Amino acid sequence: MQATREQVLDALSEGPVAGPALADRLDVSRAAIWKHVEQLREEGFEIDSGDDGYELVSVPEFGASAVAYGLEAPFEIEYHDSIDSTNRRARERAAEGEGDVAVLADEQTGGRGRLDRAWASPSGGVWLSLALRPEVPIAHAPAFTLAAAVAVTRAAREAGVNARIKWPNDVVVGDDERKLAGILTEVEGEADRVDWVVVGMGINVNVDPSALPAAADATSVQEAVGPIDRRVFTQRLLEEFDALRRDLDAVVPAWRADATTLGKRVRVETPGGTVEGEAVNISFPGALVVDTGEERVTITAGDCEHLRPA
Ligand code: BT5
Repeated sequence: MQATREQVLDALSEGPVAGPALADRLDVSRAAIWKHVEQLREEGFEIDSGDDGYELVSVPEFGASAVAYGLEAPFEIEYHDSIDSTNRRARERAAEGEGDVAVLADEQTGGRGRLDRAWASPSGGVWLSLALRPEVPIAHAPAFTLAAAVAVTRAAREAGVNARIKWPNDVVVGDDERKLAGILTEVEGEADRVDWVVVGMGINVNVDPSALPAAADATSVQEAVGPIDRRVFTQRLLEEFDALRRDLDAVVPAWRADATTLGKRVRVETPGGTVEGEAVNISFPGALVVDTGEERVTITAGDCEHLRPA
């Protein structure tokens, strides 16, 4: 049997465990154990070697190994200290036929929002894009944006930030609804079945507000509650998203529960013109229903502004 890195890591986390004993238990050579330990140390795992053997002392702060360690969701993590855009890279992985890949970066140099807008992505954020290959019609793709918004909101709440969702793709904080996160979903495929979906989530986590565009009304987790453990935050986010994407019918009710848009007066700039009225509902897979006073309009895409009550 081949001793995997995970088996060694599990044993060390329950340590201390002597190298020879572990080699026997996993039925590999002592040299193989030693190689794994050295490799884990290179990846940033702190491993003590005392009289009783090896023991895991700490895991790396952030990165592929850090996020993969103990993650209860089936994503392969690809990490970059710096990259142009995790969505660009995830599209590339998806186009190669891969799925369930999470591309993660500390910094993006060419982060993108909708309509090719720039997305500021300084070091300290969680810039994450998932390459997915779900068996759904293309029309259902917006449900993944909603699922991501719910997952980000839940992970932020767990970190102590009172986050809410603003239709269609923003996560906001506070009465002034400053933007904590944005989501960019891209799809390729045929009408009856997508080839792939890339869900990009940009969350201002350990980011100083001065590093964010002043005009954007942005905020960060750091501004709200101080710096947090990005490893744990990313794991919670991936686990929440994984649960939601498996049950897309549950996404809309979950979204409603976390939304700040419903019940508000809104002005939505859509490709077909401006719609103003009360946001009364959201319908699967993610359309906003606005009551203009004369009629109910169902909007599938647009930029939404919350207005003061009339
Ligand atoms: C979005 O677009 O909100 C989607 C943002 C998606 C970013 C992620 S990061 C990981 C992945 N890789 C990428 O390249 N993209 C995704 P939109 O709704 O169009 O909002 C864009 C607007 O938000 C900009 O025009 C600015 O006004 C504002 N903005 C830019 N950077 C921001 C930031 N870091 N925080 C808050 N607002 C920001």
